[in-house]
Amino acid sequence: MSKLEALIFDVDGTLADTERDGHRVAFNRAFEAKGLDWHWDEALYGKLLAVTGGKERMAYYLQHFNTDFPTDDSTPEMIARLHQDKTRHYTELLATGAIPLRTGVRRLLTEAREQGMRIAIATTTTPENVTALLEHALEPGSSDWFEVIAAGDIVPAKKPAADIYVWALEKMNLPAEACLAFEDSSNGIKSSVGAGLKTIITVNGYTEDDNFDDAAIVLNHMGEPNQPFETLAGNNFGHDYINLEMLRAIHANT
Ligand code: XBP
Ligand code: MG
Repeated sequence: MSKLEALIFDVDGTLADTERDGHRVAFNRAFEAKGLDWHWDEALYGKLLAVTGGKERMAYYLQHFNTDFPTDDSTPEMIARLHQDKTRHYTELLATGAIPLRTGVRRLLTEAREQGMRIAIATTTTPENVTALLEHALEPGSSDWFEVIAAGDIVPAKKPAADIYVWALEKMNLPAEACLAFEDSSNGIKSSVGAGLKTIITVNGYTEDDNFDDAAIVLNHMGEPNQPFETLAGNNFGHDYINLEMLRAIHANT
């Protein structure tokens, strides 16, 4: 078994609960500003999360949930423009400090950094959104903590395709066996496991019923010394918050 060299993190739903009160709100603001009567409530948004990527999600919405809306050859262009507006609304929202990191995230990232563990990001979201979250919810300049930020359209096939993790691993020049992935959704774990990565899941409200049979462990959050996680599946090796010791035990376990 190779040594644990790096941790690769998903962003949306894993580092922070960005979907319901972040992305969803930003989409709705972009729709409203363009005079569209599209409105994504919490329940509908849960269904739309079946598809990753904001542009892809809007196309899926028109195809399956708003079939009366007239579409033609110019629709992808309209979606791309709406998506630019949505990114602006989203980054503005994050700049207000509206979305905090999830339990244990700051502590684990700090421990990894202090101990020289390599860290990276693999996400379908737009690069500006990652920077906005890290700058405002972690700390200014914290994008630099990450050796690689693999995000958005740099690979044509988004999660559940494995491409974004494969891209990150190539950039880091590491085999999948030397890394662990952190995800929150079934699309995310299909992608990470597809790239050969052992995966730790922290569920959230939108993903708690997803299938995580392929996860190394499933937790309700990463935990803190005074706020233990709940183990929903898998072996926690006697730990009740994620630290590097626990991660090395998970990694070494075949
Ligand atoms: C995240 C997503 C993203 C965001 C929107 O999936 O699905 O599409 O909802 O981001 P994951 P953009 O956590 O599995 O990476 O609008 O910037 O595409
Ligand atoms: Mg996610």
